[in-house]
Amino acid sequence: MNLWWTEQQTPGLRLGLKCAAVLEQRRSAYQEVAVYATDTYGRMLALDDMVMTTEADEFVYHEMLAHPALTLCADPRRVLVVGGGDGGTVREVCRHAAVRRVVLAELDPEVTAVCRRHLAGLTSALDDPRVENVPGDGAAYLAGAGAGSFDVVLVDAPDPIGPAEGLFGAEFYAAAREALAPGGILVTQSESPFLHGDLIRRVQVAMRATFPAVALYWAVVPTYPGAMWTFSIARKPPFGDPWLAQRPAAPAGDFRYWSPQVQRAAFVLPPFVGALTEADS
Ligand code: SPD
Repeated sequence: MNLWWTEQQTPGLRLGLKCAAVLEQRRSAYQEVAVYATDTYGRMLALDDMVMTTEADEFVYHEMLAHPALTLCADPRRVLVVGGGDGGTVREVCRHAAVRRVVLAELDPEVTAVCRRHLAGLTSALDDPRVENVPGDGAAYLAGAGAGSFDVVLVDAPDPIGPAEGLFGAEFYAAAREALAPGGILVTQSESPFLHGDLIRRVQVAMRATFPAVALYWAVVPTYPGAMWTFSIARKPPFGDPWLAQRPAAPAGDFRYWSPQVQRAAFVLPPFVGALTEADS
């Protein structure tokens, strides 16, 4: 079989992956949801022909989206995951014994259904009794969540186009601040500094308009456009100084990318990335 799957990442850049099989491909109410068996990165979830995650590198993204916020938050009992229907972020959140409730607000239930069939390593925690599935618009859910109802909000969004666009704007961050408890933390994936510098700047500016403490950190996700991937983090007061100081109690278990040391290093930005966080950039 000579099947090549291609993502047009920018007008001038494509990612091509040789695939052994198309495991499932269906049109949901929102998008085309597909899982391929790739030769190089294992099984891959794609939405509208964009890589969402692969078996080979999903641990980087999901560990780094979840653990910095959960280790920095003093008491991360209540966690909201916006998007993240593949379950990878929920799996990482559930590794924290302090967590009592995880709400998964994924717009498209087909994403979860398809991943349950083909990517069981991602969906393994979705039946954890602490997890509550609330299918629908995560932004609307957050807006109605009630003041102080979450300790951590994690935005596991697709690229900021179409329905996901609203998850990267000032209105959404204002709703997140309202829904967070005092000292609460918001993290959103914020794309690649090589290809999406304008988006990173916009996210940082919009977060700073709402939160007094905002930072950027990064990790390497080989199948994402540009490979160097960023996460934007914001915290609601009160918090200690320095607000990014690691809590001593790390979650138990084995991690493949995250560690307390990697977390500290992830906040050290190469100058061209740091420039994207500066107010007048
Ligand atoms: N261009 C890829 C951006 C994907 C970010 N979200 C991925 C979801 C994985 N849980």
